[in-house]
Amino acid sequence: MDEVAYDKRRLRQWLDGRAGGFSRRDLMRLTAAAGVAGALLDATPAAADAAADGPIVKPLPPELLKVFGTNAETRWAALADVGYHVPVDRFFVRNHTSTPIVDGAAWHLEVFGAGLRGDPATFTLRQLKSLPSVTRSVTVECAGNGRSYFTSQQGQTVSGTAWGLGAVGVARWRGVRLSTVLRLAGLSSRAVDVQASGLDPNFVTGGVDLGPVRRPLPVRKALDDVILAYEMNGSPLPADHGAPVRLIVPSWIGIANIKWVGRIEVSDAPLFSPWNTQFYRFFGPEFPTDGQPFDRQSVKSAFELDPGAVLTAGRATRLTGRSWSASGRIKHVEVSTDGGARWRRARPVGPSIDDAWQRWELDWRPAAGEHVLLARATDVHGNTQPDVARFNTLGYLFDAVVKVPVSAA
Ligand SMILES: Nc1nc2c(c(=O)[nH]1)N[C@H]1C(S)=C(S)[C@@H](COP(=O)(O)O)O[C@H]1N2
Ligand SMILES: [Mo]
Repeated sequence: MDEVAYDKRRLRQWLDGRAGGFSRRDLMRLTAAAGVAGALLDATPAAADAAADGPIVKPLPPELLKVFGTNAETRWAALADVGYHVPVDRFFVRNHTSTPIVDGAAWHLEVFGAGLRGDPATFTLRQLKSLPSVTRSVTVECAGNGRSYFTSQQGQTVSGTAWGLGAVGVARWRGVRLSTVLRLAGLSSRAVDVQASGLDPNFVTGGVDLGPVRRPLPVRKALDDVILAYEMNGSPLPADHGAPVRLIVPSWIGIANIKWVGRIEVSDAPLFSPWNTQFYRFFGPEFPTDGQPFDRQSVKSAFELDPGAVLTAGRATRLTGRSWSASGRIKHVEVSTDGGARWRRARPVGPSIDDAWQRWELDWRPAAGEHVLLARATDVHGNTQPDVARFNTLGYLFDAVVKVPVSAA
């Protein structure tokens, strides 16, 4: 069964009230109390962790990161001089509350639930590190990446963090396959869903405590390519990115990549949490029923410069950027320097990796004045970027070609 069919079945079960964990009645109550839109807008940091001054631990220099409350996005101009992987100092952070400081030596992972053959299993960090490891370059991208363009480019009102295009990054993640851990824990053939919960403070919104950040994965995805990662770019996972252990879920939306994993439930029935019911669904007139589920990211492109950048008129300039697709490698990238009238193929730079991105470049000699740059990627399956993204009230999966104003003087 594919993901869409699976999601539809879960949606039916949820609407029928057959779902455990988070009921439709809970959602109604929440919606009445705060409104789905308010629920996101009102998201403020929970009481700061004693160990951290703010919701994010690492320094947030404005030339690398742009802060939005408990979150920070990468400045694309800060990727112009780095290689394939985004260094930790400029990797975006998406925190529902605040980065907890978890002692890796005392930490252990608990795997439990009716989808196991027997009792819960526990693993220390040392045990996880002694298991066979995998290392992969994988994109983590927030489902809301590019959300501000729904408003600035399409004139639509959406709620949530007004990200530009910087809520995305590729890193080299090392860890143990989730499948290895689940099998050691005694996975049974009855298992249906696998849900990791974070050790960060509970997410409280509209006066309702939604509990720890968590979102179920169908067991098929959990056994496929998911990693319990303990290293990022060759170093132990930093606090803000989920230390000591986080999930890496290739090609799926950012929220699937649960940070600071403390427990993993393996269920014999579909699981529901606010993060696959109230959030991370498509709501709005273009989507019937209570919200269409989705799991995968889309296709996007970005230039490695700030919107509004000033270039030197009449001088050869090398435009650089990156494109990525959750469905496969990038086949080609077209760039326009005149607002979309003419398009040229960008030159690929370095590798195009499944579940990561393709770097590219194009030489251009701008005339004095204002210009609009566009980049449009197509992946090996023919998926490409539309001119208009499909409106949804929570502003997810903005995949349209972004208009980037620059000037030359
Ligand atoms: N425990 C926990 N896991 C989490 C989150 C969170 O707030 N708490 N945010 C999620 C979201 S919405 C995204 S986009 C990614 C961001 O990962 P990063 O902060 O390492 O860039 O983490 C996900 N995992
Ligand atoms: Mo996200």
